[in-house]
Amino acid sequence: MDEKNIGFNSTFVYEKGSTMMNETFVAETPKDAYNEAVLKYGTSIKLISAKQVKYEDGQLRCEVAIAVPEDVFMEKSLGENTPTQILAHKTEEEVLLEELGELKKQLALMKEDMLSTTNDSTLEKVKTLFMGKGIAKKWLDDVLSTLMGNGILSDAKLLVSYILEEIDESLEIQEESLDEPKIMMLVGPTGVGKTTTIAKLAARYAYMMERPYKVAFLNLDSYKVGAFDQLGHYADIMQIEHITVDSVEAFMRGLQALQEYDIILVDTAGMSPYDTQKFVKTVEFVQSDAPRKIEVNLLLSATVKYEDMDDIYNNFSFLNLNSIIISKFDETKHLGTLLNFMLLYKVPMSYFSVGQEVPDDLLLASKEYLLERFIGDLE
Ligand SMILES: Nc1nc2c(ncn2[C@@H]2O[C@H](COP(=O)(O)OP(=O)(O)OP(=O)(O)O)[C@@H](O)[C@H]2O)c(=O)[nH]1
Ligand SMILES: [Mg+2]
Repeated sequence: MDEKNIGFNSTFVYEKGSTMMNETFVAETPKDAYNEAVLKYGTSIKLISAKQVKYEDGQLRCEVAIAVPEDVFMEKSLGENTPTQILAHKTEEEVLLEELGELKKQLALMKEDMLSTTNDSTLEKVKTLFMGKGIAKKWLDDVLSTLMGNGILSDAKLLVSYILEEIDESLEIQEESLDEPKIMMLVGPTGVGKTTTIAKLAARYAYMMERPYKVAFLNLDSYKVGAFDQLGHYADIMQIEHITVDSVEAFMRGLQALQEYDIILVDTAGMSPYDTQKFVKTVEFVQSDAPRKIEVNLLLSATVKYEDMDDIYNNFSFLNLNSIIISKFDETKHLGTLLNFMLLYKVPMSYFSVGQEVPDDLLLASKEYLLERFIGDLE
């Protein structure tokens, strides 16, 4: 800005003992500026200086600086131009910066808000995906509750990977262990594949391992009077010792008779979850005073229905399950319900049956196999 004095001499006068405040008035002419000052403060003002200034918009204006007694100043300015505000005038930039800072804060909050809405929708989408495949909401909520505020929540792919990892960690495998002689009993709902799986296991242990194990069958499935003796048939083909019993006493005698065998595979009657009579009878067998520990394995079909899961577990968990063998992997692409069962009940998996062929369609349980199939279904 250009400045030049316009004829007013500096007449800055202090009245001794009084404090004066300065203020500048701007107008087209010095007279107008001075009149404004008088209008505001009355005639007690003292003229300090007057100059003509060329403003950036090219206009010439007059700046008239006056001094005013502090008491008058306070009285007139209170509420509009207090000294602090005049000082603040100097720090307008700071005020602006403060406002900018505030704005930035609000923007950040809005961004966070937006992010959390994205999170929510991403989270909901991913949860819906897994729930649609059969994984329980409660399990998902538990697992995801630890992620609150985590960036993973806004990235669908990361979130899916995280959940898959959690599933992987929650699943348990029971390694095959044949070091000790053992009794393996297979229980489970009707037609799930108990007898077929026993035949597969027998062939594996007797003929397909590094060393052959001495294997025998004990058949508790004597309920189907006159029915085809499926297990006896496999026993004949594989030349495996085979005893059928129909009472706890006969079971105990059978176990004594088979003492020299490394692995005794016990087949049981197919039990519907509601078939308590047969069930209780099997429990008696299990709880009887057997010479070796009886390992109880629940056969569960990969095609298990959601509504049946609880019943199955409640009806068989009394048997103190050692492991779960999963059958009929070849009959479904959808493994969510089964996975959900495994996540909920946390019994380790030992074998997978993947078809009807004896002995080939049997695998050692593997998380990778289960998860690969599940991921295939997710995609
Ligand atoms: N697709 C397929 N079928 C299987 C599998 N395992 C068994 N099966 C078939 O399922 C049917 C029933 O098998 P079983 O071994 O008799 O079943 P179970 O549990 O002994 O049946 P019950 O003794 O009547 O309770 C048979 O036709 C088997 O061939 C499997 O993994 N996949
Ligand atoms: Mg059977």
